[in-house]
Amino acid sequence: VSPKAQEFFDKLARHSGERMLLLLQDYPDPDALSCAVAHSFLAQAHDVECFILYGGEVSHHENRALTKLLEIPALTYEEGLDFRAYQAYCFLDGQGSTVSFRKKIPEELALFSVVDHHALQGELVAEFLDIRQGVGATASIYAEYLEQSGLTLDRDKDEHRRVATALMLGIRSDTNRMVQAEPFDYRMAAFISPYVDRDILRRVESQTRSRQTLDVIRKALDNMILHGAFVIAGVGNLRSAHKDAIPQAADFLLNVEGIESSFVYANVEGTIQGSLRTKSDQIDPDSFLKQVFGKDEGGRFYGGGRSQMGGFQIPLGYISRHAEQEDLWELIKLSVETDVLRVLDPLVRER
Ligand SMILES: [Mn+2]
Repeated sequence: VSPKAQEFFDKLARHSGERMLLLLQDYPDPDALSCAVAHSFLAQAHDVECFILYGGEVSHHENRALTKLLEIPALTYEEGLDFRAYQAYCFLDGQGSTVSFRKKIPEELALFSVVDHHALQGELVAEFLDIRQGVGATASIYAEYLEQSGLTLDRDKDEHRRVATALMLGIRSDTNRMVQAEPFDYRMAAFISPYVDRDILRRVESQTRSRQTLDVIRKALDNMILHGAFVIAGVGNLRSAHKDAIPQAADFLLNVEGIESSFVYANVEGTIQGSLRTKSDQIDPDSFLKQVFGKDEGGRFYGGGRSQMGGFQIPLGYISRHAEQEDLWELIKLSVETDVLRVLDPLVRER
């Protein structure tokens, strides 16, 4: 028995009869969503009722299909939410840095758990912590809890199929359809595979790209600037609803011959947001982004990542009220490129 799984259940049992909030990143991806499904399912066995909550929306076409087909119930954060209706909250597939309403969470509300596979983003005090780097998806960690839960899975039970299918989608999505999966991810995928609804898996994964996403990819191709095998592409102003196009464009640029790393960014309604993807062993996305952008006033890094991928968000504050101005985009471009090149140049020269 994995000691972490045992600890998860022991601590969960102490919260019997309580209501828990599961906080996901603002625009949750399949990994985060599937972890929430698994967490709710496991908590139910300990008489803990869970509520999935996130700011923003589910925008990516594939994620929308996932929430619809798996009927994932979720709340979107609204100003004035009554946190007193809950006894604890959890971060899944993140550590709170991508939860926009984080500061609204009352201090009295207990942080029950943080389960994640990203590098540690700063000090965290939670009753249960399981942060494992070198794991392709947080869904793999939850699959391990499921395996160790003592529950006998039955593929004829809708709920069991739903959890297994969600976790498979989470694992596959975060590992680039298993290309970047670690042995642990393969083991966990193997464990849930008998219970997966293949029809839903296929339907979610065969979603087509939206026109807006293709438009962002086209802009990234038009605007890309090559520095050795590293490509930087600013795609201009982007509506929140289309921000998932940024990582998709970064993924896409890696398909261009000769490119080993891609860095795509945009001004998303007053926040500079970007994604880094790499297949080079010379760039560690987490330390690279931390070096490039540093920390905010609160001491939290603007960006971070894990093996082969990373992301960042930098609020523009007051100046963002003029977000539509052409000059502002030019300034953003200059600032981002300067900072990236400052860190990148020595790496390129070393080669
Ligand atoms: Mn993840």
